[in-house]
Amino acid sequence: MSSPRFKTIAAIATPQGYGGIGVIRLSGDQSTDFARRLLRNGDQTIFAPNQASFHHLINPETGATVDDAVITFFKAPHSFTGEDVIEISCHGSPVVLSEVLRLLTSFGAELAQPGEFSMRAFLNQRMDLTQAEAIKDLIHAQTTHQARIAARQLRGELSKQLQPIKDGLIELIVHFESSVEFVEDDLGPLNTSLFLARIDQFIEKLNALASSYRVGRLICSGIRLALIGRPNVGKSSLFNALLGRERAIVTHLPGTTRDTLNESFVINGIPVDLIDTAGIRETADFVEQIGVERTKTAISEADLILAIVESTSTLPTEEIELLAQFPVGIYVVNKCDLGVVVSEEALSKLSEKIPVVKVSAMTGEGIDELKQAIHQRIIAEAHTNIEDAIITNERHYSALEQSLTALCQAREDLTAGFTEEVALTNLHQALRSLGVITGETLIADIINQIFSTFCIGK
Ligand SMILES: Nc1nc2c(ncn2[C@@H]2O[C@H](COP(=O)(O)OP(=O)(O)O)[C@@H](O)[C@H]2O)c(=O)[nH]1
Ligand SMILES: [Mg+2]
Repeated sequence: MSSPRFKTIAAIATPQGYGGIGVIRLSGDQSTDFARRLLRNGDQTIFAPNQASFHHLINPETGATVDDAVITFFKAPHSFTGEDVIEISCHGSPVVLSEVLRLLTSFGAELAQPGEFSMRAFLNQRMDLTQAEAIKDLIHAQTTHQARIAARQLRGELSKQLQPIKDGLIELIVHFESSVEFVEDDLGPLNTSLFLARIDQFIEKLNALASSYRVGRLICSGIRLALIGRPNVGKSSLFNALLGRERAIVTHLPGTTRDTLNESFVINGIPVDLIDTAGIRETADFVEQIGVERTKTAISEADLILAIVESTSTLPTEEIELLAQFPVGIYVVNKCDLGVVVSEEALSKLSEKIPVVKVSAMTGEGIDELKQAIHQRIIAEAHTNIEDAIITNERHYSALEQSLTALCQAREDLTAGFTEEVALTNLHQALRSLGVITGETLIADIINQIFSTFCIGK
């Protein structure tokens, strides 16, 4: 049965522009009626569920042919939205598609809002909120890793992991509620320690999920990586070598790079925003001065800093002191094709703990090793395996954190010997916060806000 709550909506579901096929999607009780009105003998046409059929579309106002199309019918509740859904696959012509959409709205269909199909799928309980959000993530994925995580989420991975915790919490709440109701069933010290152990289990599981956000965020948002060093050490050359194309201007003249420059690339599934900077040095040149200022801003905003020195340099004290002012993540010794002159002793003065990688931006030698070192450094800071990233969404993360805070508070209350009533408030809060992730305990305004960030037709 389709839901009578909503009007029938329509939208072009394929991207704007020309293509082989363009799809218009309808969802709601009147989907089949509206589709029929596009056909010459529409009244006699019956769309069979889960079947595609070929039709000539006409403009009923004029009788003119509009296009040939394949119409597929998904009968409620076995459709994406849970309502009757019709997909009209026309030729991918923007003119044809907008004409068909115009006709459908003239019959009474409403233009769909962004994400409205997905929102209906959620409201009709075809999927929970994490799954609906995963559709958006999958569509917008920039890397195969992002797509893989979104696909996993779409199958309900996060909800599956949360369910046993939610069930456990409900069980605990029921126990506590009954001990509040029936005072004679007082918890007693033995039960309290049992309950504390249960709460600890929940905290441990939620903590593991929350910590996967460190990698999850990396995979989805990536990192900013800034290249710094004195003029002419080869920052722009290294920038190009890491990108794999000649993007930045390279000359033998110090001070060539005046403005910061950024480009994106991917290291083992992690998007990297690479920033080339002007060299750091005292300069009288006005434009270069601005460049140096911008370098400082780029450095302050970077997640990881690569400091570059020349293999042929003796590393004078002032260079070491200059670089030591910044939180350098990796030292890169460039121009190794010219022979390594800089001594290990001089390098060790830079830092004992920070990794040093030797490369030649010119020949490409050591660039793969450098990428691995960057990957290691990022992942080491995240403390999680890239394959274990389950939480990628800030909204999910903050709800998890709220749930954890409430659980820790409940734990504290029980340990301090407070009544079950006090602990109950926090257990309820912990459960509500988990419900926010899957969408069970979210208010309509927030739900609308989430879906409004989707694209039209999805
Ligand atoms: N032999 C050699 N020359 C390099 C290498 N990397 C950069 N250079 C040269 O060093 C000079 C300065 O390079 P550039 O990338 O503009 O340095 P930046 O000022 O730090 O951005 C140019 O003449 C480059 O060709 C390298 O690995 N080997
Ligand atoms: Mg440069």
